[in-house]
Amino acid sequence: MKKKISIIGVPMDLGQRRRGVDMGPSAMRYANVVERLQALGYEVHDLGDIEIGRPNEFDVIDEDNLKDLKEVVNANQTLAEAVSKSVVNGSFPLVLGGDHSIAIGTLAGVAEHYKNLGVIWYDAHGDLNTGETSPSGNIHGMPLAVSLGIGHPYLTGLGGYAPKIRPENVVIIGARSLDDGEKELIQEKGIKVYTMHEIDRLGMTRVMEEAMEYVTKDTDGVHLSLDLDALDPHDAPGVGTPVLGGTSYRETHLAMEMLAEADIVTSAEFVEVNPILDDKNTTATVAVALMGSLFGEKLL
Ligand code: B3U
Ligand code: MN
Ligand code: MN
Repeated sequence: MKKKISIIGVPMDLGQRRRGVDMGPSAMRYANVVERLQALGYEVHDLGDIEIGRPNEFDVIDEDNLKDLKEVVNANQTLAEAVSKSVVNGSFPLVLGGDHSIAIGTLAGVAEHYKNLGVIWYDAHGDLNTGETSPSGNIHGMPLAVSLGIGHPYLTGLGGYAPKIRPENVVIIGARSLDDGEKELIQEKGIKVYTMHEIDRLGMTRVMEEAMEYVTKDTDGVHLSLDLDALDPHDAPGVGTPVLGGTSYRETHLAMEMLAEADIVTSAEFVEVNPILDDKNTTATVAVALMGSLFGEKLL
């Protein structure tokens, strides 16, 4: 793993309807993300937060069932540029959200530097909706589809190229809430998914071994997109759409430790931390502890 890390905060809350997730980056800074990574020997550059435009009340906000499309596109454009710059500078981009719609910008900024980027999507959801299939119109339920080149052209065309990633290089881990249109897309594209069923049956060790082999076959980098709602709400309560029966704190640590040992991750984002819905900043604290493991923290 690179020795330089660029932290980019994205106080985005327009990809869904529950306010407060814009405070996620502050909550993770408050939980000492910078100090934690510095203590591991990294040169950490906190680049501050991306500016998020506020929607004009006179705008049509629900065009094509894509809520706040314009603001989401604009912020992701700025994010993509910041992420791309940090890769060019030889830094590991570590993006702090914000709702998951920001993965559109992160991947737009990262993928242009790779021929074939692998992606680990650690999430209770598939985030494979489009304006046509989404039950909510919330763009945070769409970023994986968008990155595969499926969705509104304002979103898929971000960064001036599409698609960013290929379905055969993606693995979803922790899924337990999928909409019908998402299930169809998974079948159609043959996307590899480890649902909670497989995690229960095989155990996290085997799931991660298989997933890591899968995303490193023929790829030249791996992006980790970690949605805190993949964890069980008992362990990570501060998220907008909690779903019972998730991965434990321990299982997720193990997953991060295995990624650190394999040394395959080249960029990462931690999203959906909502301190307003949280219990004493638990979820940001968990997120930062997971980052510690991802970047090689060990007890002994
Ligand atoms: N699949 C639903 C719910 C959802 C997606 N991502 C989150 N919730 N966090 C949707 O609205 O697309
Ligand atoms: Mn998500
Ligand atoms: Mn989710």
